[in-house]
Amino acid sequence: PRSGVSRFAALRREITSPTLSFLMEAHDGLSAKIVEEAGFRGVWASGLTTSAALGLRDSNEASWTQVLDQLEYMADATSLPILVDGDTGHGNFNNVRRFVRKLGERGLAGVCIEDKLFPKTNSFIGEGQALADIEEFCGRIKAGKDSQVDDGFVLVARVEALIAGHGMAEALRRAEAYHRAGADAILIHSKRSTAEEILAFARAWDNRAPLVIVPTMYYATPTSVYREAGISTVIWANHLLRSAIVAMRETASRIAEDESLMRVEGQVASVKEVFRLVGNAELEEAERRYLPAR
Ligand code: SPV
Ligand code: MG
Repeated sequence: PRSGVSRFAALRREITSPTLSFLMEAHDGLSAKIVEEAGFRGVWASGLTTSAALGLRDSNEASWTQVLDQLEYMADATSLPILVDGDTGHGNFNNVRRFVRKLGERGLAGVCIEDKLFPKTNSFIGEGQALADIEEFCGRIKAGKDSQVDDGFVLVARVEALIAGHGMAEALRRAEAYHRAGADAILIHSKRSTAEEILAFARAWDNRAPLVIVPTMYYATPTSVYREAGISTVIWANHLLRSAIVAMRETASRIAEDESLMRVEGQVASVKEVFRLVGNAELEEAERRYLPAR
């Protein structure tokens, strides 16, 4: 963020400003750095990709403290604000309280929680996933807001009603309840291949609170459409991990086939580039300052 602006304030500005903002997925410290260098102003710490990067499913297989440790590496690696995918909040209101407090203490600027049950299932798997009771989920939202360690901390409430096949009226009813419970923004999710239902929701919602969307499945929609619809924030939710999978697979199979590095050297980042990304220059400078002169 700009100097003097806390990461909490920076994320709040991205999410609440009337201009369209973008959050780019990262799943570890290195990918968070790459997001920052690409010029993004905020990071989406995806549950799907942080899990997948550990070789795990998007089903709360990593414990929440394991997730927290991974998030801390990301917060340390970048100065950007990070919106954490908090899944369902790792339990009931009480788990949300502790999770939100720990996120704030470790410099994570906000969290998104979705109105489903622990352990969660990824939104693109299966049909008719069970939703949380509205009142119970509102309790999770209130408990989260009451536990934030900074006034700028952002809590996004994610509505899964369209995903679960409950229709527009139920999605709006839930969004309204979550807004009243204190959510700073509403994430309305869809697994359709066009943006129609998202845009219909946005029209009916009429900017009662900032709207966040995740166009993974309706990727062909021009971004200008989201601007015109008054969407607040677009999350590019998983594309660094997915690009890494393709690149890693190609490199591994070339080396396996060739029993040689000739074809891949020049195609992969240099070792020097790895040193640069993780800040070896700073360590050399610190060594000159702190180690006895030789
Ligand atoms: C994630 O990136 O983990 C998300 C978005 O929650 S989705 O995979 O579409 O559910
Ligand atoms: Mg997720």
